[in-house]
Amino acid sequence: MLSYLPDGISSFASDIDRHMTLIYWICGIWFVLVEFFLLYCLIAFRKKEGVRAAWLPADTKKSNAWILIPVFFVLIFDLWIEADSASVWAKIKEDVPAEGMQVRVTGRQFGWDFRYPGEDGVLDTADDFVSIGEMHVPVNEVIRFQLESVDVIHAFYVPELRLKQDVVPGRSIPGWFDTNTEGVFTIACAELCGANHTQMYGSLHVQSRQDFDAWAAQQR
Ligand SMILES: [Cu+2]
Repeated sequence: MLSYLPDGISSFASDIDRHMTLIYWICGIWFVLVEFFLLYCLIAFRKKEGVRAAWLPADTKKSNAWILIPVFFVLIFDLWIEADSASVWAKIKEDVPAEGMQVRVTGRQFGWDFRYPGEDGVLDTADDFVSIGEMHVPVNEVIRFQLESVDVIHAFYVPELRLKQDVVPGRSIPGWFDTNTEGVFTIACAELCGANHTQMYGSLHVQSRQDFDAWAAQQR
């Protein structure tokens, strides 16, 4: 059903997909039920000879039940979605791994920069290097990132990671991901950020540790 999404490559991709499938089915079934009920009402209560439309004050228990029973069901399904999202949210947003390479991702009109720590593994030291437009990461390793913007709000989006996070000027937003498949993937901006927003692409290169080290050495 969610086949328009590419195969996930992060360890939390399947959790996001499960959650989206749940929302998809709950909203889908409700939508069909409500539309059929609406259609039924349009036909059953259409204009008839000699019958005048009446205003009903809805002050009886029976008429209130028409509102309160559906509201009760909506609330139950809402809580179901809420309960399922809690574990996904915790995994991605709260239980950030303590270990892993740090990369600072900076969005600007209209591209992405990636600042890597040098050999000392610490950002903002003399041996840092910056890659314009290309983010390289070693496969099967945790990458911790800080998202920053120098101008307007952008959104860092990699469909294969199932990761989409707003980038807000004046803030440094932490996050993480890991990968299980080597390849080149598109990084897009998912927030309308100006005239060339649709051209704001970068690329994510997931490589073996060896290839990543060779690339990093070359950049330095
Ligand atoms: Cu943007």
